[in-house]
Amino acid sequence: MSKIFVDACFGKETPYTPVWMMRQAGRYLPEYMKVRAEAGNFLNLCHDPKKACEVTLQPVDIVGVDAAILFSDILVIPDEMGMDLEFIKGEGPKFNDPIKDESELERLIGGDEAASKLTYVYETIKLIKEQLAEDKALIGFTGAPWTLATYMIEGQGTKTYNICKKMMYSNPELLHKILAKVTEVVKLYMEKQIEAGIDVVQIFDSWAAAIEPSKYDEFSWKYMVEIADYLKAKYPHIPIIMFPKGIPSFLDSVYGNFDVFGVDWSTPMTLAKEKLGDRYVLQGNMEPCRLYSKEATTTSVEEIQNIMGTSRHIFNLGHGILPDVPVENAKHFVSECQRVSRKS
Ligand code: 1CP
Repeated sequence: MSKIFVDACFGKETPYTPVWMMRQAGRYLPEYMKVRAEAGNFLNLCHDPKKACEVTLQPVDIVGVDAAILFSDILVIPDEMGMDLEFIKGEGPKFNDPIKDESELERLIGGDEAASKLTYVYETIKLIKEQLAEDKALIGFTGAPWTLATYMIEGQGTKTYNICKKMMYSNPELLHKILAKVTEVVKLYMEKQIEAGIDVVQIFDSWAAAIEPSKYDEFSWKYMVEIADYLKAKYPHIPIIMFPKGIPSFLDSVYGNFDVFGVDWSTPMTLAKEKLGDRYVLQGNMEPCRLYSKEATTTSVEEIQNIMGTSRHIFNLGHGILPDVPVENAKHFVSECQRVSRKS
């Protein structure tokens, strides 16, 4: 059966514009909180294919989105490269051994050896595919090498990125070596996700905006394109979504062999359509905080629909849903997207 979502990623005609929400499996759902409590902690949940499958399917059943996104985290990649990941309550992710120099980089596990350790992800994908309705797509994902490297170098989330940037300007060779090593693992990791059964790939460059525009291609985009080229050469039927967050000035320089460009909420959809709409299907881009109000949600969905028309678009938020959004409002967003874009 052809999946509306996959068809839409390739710019084919669909009965309506499909919709999903970034971070749709998560803390705003009481059903997620229950499974997470049973798992004990967040990483246990990622490591348990049965539970990860269950929370992946929740938003499809409860909210009615057209695609599921694999429940996992971008940071399982550096974790399996040998870095020691912890999720600290109230603080977020932490690596106790950030990379400071070349010898620490060399100690990290690379290539197929690291990608082969993520077996629990591939198991989760297989379980999801057994249970997901045939007309719904499963999105697999990775962090962009740059976004992953920010955590590997800083050891945690950061507002200033000062340690990464010190490396960028004083030892760019080392930063490139880190990015290249992560890129090799990500290529094989995404290949194994595809072999396990995902229908679509999304690459999250959540911290794209930390890089000055003239350096963005060198330190992030070209590595994302390298991953896309590798996957497209082997799996042309799998659509690839690129999501670099918060870099409207880069729209003029976007290039690469991928299918969908994810527009974040700070970038006007009209601008994205003008610059990229002929070359890529566009995804996005409602400001996620509009989900606090049903009226504000409907207004935005209608505005986006007016700009994008009924093809070459996938509805989504312009970044992740927040934990205190009422489930009713998330449902409202999804049904409004489907309503305004239905063709008959
Ligand atoms: O308490 C909890 O239950 C943990 C919260 C949580 C969840 C639900 C984290 C911790 N990760 C996730 C799941 C997750 N992470 C998914 C699958 C769920 C879905 O999308 O439906 C995905 C795709 C991610 C990806 C991810 N993790 C990104 C990129 C996406 C984005 O939002 O920009 C990033 C940056 C991370 C790192 C991360 N994971 C979790 C936290 C708290 C953080 C740090 C964020 C920060 O540094 O600000």
